[in-house]
Amino acid sequence: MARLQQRMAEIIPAMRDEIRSLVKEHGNKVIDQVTIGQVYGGMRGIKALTCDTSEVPPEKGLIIRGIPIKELTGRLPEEIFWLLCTGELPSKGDLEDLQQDLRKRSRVPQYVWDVLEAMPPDSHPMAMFDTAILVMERESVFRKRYTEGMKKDEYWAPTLEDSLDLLAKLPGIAAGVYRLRFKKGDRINADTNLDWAGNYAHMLGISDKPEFKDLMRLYMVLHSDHEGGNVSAHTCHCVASALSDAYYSVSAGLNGLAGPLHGLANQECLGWILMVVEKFKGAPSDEDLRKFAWDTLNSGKVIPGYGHAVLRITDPRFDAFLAFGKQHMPEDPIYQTVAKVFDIVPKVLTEQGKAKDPWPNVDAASGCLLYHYGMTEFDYYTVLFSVSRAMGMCSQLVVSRAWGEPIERPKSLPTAKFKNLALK
Ligand code: HAX
Repeated sequence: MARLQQRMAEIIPAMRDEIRSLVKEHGNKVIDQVTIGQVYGGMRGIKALTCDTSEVPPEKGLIIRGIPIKELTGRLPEEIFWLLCTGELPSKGDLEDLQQDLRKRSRVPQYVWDVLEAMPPDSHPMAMFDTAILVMERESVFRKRYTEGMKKDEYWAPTLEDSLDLLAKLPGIAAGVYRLRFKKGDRINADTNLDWAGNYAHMLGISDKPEFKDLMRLYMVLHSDHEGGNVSAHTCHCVASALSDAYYSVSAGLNGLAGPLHGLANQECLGWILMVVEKFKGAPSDEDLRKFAWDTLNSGKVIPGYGHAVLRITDPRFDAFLAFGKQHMPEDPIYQTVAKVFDIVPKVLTEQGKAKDPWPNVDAASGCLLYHYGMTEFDYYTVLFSVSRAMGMCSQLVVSRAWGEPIERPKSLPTAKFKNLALK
């Protein structure tokens, strides 16, 4: 047994006991109230989901297993996956073991390429990436073991197997989608000396600069998880609660990530920045930018990369990307525009008074860094996000399976019933 599987087997019994006794002793304790406004307002803020991998306090931003994200920016994504699953950072030996395990599982079956090559050439890269995941469902160890008959206590182990199989292949698939969809030539073979994200950067074939690999490592760490209530995590979780395997569940979650109010915001965001740079022939003046931001709002559009359903501060992940830009490309007009937007747009959104959070989210800065190194196809950016977020989704699945979470089934009512409740 590889070390991650072994460590999970050691910690799971205590986790199960903790949750079982919490529910047994306090199952009837009331912890929240639900208003009609929340029911019709996207269930915002209702405490109704568990997620032990990470949390997002509105005034602090992402915390992974108790560690603020800004303390994890120098780590490798593989270390983050271990942390998400176990609550501990891996030792050097643990990390090497996990990296070796991922390398062994990384070969992408030929049928995946056959399916992708048969897709219409203008397919969105997210549709291609998702299709690749779904078509690999036939590999699921969980489905096979479930069909054979497996005890509920064992569900987590084949879920971890599926998760590792999937995560190991995602960089190769994502790089292959990039090269196929944007006609970049043949796929590039993996470099087995590289780490998971460094190898992804290598297989994309965009830039040989070591700092591009560093950017990819940072990108993969920053996007890895964002608690359980966002659209992709929640969708993945809901689908998995029906005991659908990791391939079905992660694919479902990523379909949500592909929406413009969620993961697709990063492609929209760079589009908006490039419009600014083009219109003003470089970084704009404060006044020009102010006016441009107001024009966007007055035309009924949102300013992508700003606002958040949970956060009420500048996203610490945005800070980390901005710091990378300041270090590696301070003279780039696109980076300079992103930095200037950060000065101006929060004031404009505050003046407008609609957005509860006028501050930048993770998507506001990531695109400009990718663009700088030559990844100019911003339709692709959400795929990068997906490769990373799959770590969060998979770790959440393993943890939910480990404590035996039941099928999700909240109650819906027709509007007439809510009207009756309102008048009671
Ligand atoms: N520009 C203009 N208006 C905005 C805004 C923005 N950036 N952010 C919020 N608003 C508006 C909302 O559209 C809403 O207007 P209406 O009442 O007319 O519908 C009002 O302010 C209140 O919204 P809110 O409660 O502050 O925000 P929500 O929780 O409803 O939505 C969103 C959060 C992230 C979807 C929202 O801020 C938004 O659309 N931002 C721009 C898109 C974006 O950056 N998305 C990425 C978010 C991060 C992420 O999930 N990445 O994957």
